[in-house]
Amino acid sequence: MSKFKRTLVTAALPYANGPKHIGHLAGAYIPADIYTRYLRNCGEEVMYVCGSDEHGTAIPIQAQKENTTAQAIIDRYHALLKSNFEKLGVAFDIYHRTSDQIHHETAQEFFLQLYHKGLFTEETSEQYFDEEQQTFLADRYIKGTCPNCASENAYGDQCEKCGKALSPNELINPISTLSSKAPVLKTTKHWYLPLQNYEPWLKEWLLEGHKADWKSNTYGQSKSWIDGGLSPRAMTRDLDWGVKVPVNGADGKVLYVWFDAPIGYISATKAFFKELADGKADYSYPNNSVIKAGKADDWQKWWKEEDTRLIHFIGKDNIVFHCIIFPAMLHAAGDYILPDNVPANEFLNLEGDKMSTSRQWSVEMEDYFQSFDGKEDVMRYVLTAIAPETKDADFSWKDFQTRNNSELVAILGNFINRVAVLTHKFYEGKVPAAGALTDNEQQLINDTERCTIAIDECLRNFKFREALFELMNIARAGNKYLADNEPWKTVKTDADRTATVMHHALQLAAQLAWWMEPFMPFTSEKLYQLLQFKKTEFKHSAFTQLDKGHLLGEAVHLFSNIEDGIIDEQIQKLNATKIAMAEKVQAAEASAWTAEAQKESVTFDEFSKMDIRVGTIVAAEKVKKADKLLKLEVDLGFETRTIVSGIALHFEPETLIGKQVCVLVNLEPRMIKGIESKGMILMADHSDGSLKLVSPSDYAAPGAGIR
Ligand code: B3M
Ligand code: ZN
Repeated sequence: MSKFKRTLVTAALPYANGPKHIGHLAGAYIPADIYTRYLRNCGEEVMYVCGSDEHGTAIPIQAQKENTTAQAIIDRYHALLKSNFEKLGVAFDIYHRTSDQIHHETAQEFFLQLYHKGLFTEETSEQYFDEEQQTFLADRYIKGTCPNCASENAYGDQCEKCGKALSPNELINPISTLSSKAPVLKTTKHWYLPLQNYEPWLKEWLLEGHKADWKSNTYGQSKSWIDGGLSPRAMTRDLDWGVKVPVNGADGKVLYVWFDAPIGYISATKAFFKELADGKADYSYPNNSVIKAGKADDWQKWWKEEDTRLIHFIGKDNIVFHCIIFPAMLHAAGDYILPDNVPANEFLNLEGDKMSTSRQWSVEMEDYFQSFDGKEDVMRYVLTAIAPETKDADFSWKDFQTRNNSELVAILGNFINRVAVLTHKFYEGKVPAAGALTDNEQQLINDTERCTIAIDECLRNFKFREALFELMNIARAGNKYLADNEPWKTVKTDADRTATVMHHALQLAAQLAWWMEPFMPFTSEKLYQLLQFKKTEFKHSAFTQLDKGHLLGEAVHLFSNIEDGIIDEQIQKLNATKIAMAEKVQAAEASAWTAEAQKESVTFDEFSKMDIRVGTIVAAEKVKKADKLLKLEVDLGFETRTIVSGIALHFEPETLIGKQVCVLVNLEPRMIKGIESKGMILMADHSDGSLKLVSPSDYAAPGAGIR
């Protein structure tokens, strides 16, 4: 028997600095939603809280980019995110925001609690300061080389490549992202949480206590962080955007965003119960009835009583904050529960490349809704089917299409459609009575039971991919059952048998409605409608969901095929991004290019001595024991010559054949590696260090002069 009475589920608070993409969805919001929906359906006391993270430097950075205020940014993106999640069926009990007054108060109280216990150390230190912008640089404004993995794009707070949490002064070659100049060090005072003091406790609670039940990525990253030794971490920042530090002598300072953001989970819970108590709750989300009876003070039960199970759903870049820093804060405060599990997901790539909103290599929720309105469940399905649970995964549009057409339509949709259509055809839409059971029914019942036990087990252990696969196995079993028993044939010969088969197929459909709900809530609703059945009427693992004579609704299709055209459009959009990115890189290279200084003047007569002709390369091969040399045969119209050229590092020989080039033909012949070379091929230097052939822009006859 578990010691837990209720489960508090959180998903990382997304920064309200822009739209969020499907990688974010797959990382935290969808698995957490499936998990909570499932527990709710099981009648458990569960709550799912989230909200916008509206502090930190990400916000003013975005404001600067969009040439507006930080407040305008958070207002815009908070509203966008909230409505996006709702459209996708992510059923938070509350989607709060950290700019709310409740949050500012809660975070300040939390800070003061530690402050009055004397748990912070005050330290004056030298911090990076941007002289051009006249401002201290928050961690995220500093980039440099990671001391751990040598990635050149590490931020002052964390290296996203290796996941290591950093301090700005650990970065090699730091650069201010505001001015692109090297910052200078300047003195400032901050409050630090001496994490090293929590090391023995973390070892016991996390390393020993959660060795067996945490995912290996979560556990492993936490362990390497602890093993690497912990150091004091500043919990305040020089910044004018955030929660003000509530002590004297802290003007111009705010709480570190990673101090205030996780407290956002607490303030969201508080806000939820306060609004309920005030009778102001206006949630469009399906709240748990157990929670609805709550009082303002009930948030304490969810955060302070040991029988509450706290689960944080996050992406892997948030592991250290949720497994080390926030637990240390909660432990330091003393009267809070700790996370029981932190199921962190790895990253989702897009068509083989890292997803990124700023590089426009992503699928934003908003864009998806525009192109695939009404297919919210398809995205939920695909993101769960490919969820990056144990390693990075890849989303591709072709795979998305295949999963829709050959799984959702062909397996699940097809089963339901056959059952509904046949019931209408044979029985005027009424559930027929079952006759005597055969081994086939027993097999179906056993298969279904095995699948549902597996789904339950998987969901409770955060294995959403596998759970979804087992869900589809129920539909597969249904299709096999129909195919084996062929009610469309037996209807002519054996009324009793046909009724038994259809009866069981219908019971299976009703089970599917219930079991698919956490994964695909909109489709589940459609199916409930089709069956004229209700969630509340569901009986666990029973083939007696629908009574005989029960009248079905209209036979609608649960899914529809996705055609090539709409998928090609998405792929083309990405291709256009790729081309635009490549052009940008080229332009940047070209602008970084400085031409060599001009050489001494020559007279026209001197120039006229050069005999330059068009030639066509007819053969090319590498010169043995000379990496840089190619032996070329060049057709010059009047003769074909051998020319040895030092371009082997730049061209594969076979790619040169047929190319037109410009040749200095009256250069004195030279012996190179035992080959007589008669002439020289002209080349252009390229800004990236490579060489390009110089060719006439249109075809010119071999031997044509160049003047
Ligand atoms: N906003 C970072 C992120 O979106 C941060 C999470 C806060 S969770 C308390 O990845
Ligand atoms: Zn690194």
